[in-house]
Amino acid sequence: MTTSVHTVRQVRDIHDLPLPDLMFQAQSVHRAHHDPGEVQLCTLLSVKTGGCPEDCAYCPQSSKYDTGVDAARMLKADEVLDAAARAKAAGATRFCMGAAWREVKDGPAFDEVLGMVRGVRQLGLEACCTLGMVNESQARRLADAGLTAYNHNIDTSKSFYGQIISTRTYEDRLLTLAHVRRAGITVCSGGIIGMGESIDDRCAMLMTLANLSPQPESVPINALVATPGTPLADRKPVDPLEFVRMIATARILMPKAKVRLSAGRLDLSREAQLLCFLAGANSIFYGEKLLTTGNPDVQTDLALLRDAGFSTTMGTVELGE
Ligand code: SAM
Ligand code: DTB
Ligand code: SF4
Repeated sequence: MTTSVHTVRQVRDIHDLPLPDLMFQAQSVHRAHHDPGEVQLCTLLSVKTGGCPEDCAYCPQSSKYDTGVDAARMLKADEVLDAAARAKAAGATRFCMGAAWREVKDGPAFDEVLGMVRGVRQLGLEACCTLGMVNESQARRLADAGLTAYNHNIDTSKSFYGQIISTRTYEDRLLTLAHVRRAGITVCSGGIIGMGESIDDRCAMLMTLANLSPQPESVPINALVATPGTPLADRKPVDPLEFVRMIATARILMPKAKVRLSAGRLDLSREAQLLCFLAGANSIFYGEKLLTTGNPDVQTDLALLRDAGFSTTMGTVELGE
């Protein structure tokens, strides 16, 4: 049974607990549903970078802002599969492919993505895509290609959404999630903190995710990577303890989900990342690049996981000197 949640107030009551109580509760839930020593490693690749027509205020890839990220050609399936094979060799078990699209359009580019998904699955990796909005038939074609998960973040609360994105609605997002779910693909959906939202907005976002039925299998929690040229360029960095609270609350509300400590790790100390793992995070993006911005390098992450005594979904972390 999952915790059923009714009001933002109830989520707030969890979120605002004294940190020792919040951590204890999150750890109890985590240990009841997961191996507490295990962290999933997911590698991200941008298969179609930049030039996106949407106006997401946080995004380096929106064509509305001058961020220095230019529209690039789409990668070919064999280039992507080379990267996937390297990710597997480095220890990743899930390979996530992102495209800077508003929505999927049927045609050669989508066919190429379906080929990527099939290839990634043939390598023995889980395959995840994040391609913007999909309709029912596109979701079904992704499922037929073997897609494990579809990432589509709700990003924030319904009431704050309009201040961040004007080119689509919250309902659009939820509709795509329903299409993904109906096609039998697992749902990966989370959001971003540090965009100027209130704590209530964060709690409302978690409530919306936790009230999906079934709940998402995977919940990425990102801290804004403030990018010059975007409207959010000057946002102050998130206090690491707020990141910890967000992860712990997500863990308590969605006991079975993989909670992913996602963008923003370059600004977190090892100790802050460890607190996030103790709060119930059990997945990270692994590899020196997210989509367009940086991420800790593989050796740094393997050292952190080894020093903390974690095993990864590939097995115990081994690292030479
Ligand atoms: N275009 C697709 C879409 O929007 O669904 C897929 C790619 S989009 C870049 C995937 C997610 O990355 C966004 O929903 C957002 O949560 C996250 N993201 C984008 N830019 C970010 C940033 N600067 N900091 C943190 N997260 C970010
Ligand atoms: C998610 O929640 N975070 C990832 C993944 N899903 C697609 C993307 C983070 C992007 C950070 C900004 C960039 O590198 O462009
Ligand atoms: Fe486009 Fe996705 Fe970036 Fe929004 S988050 S601008 S939809 S790539």
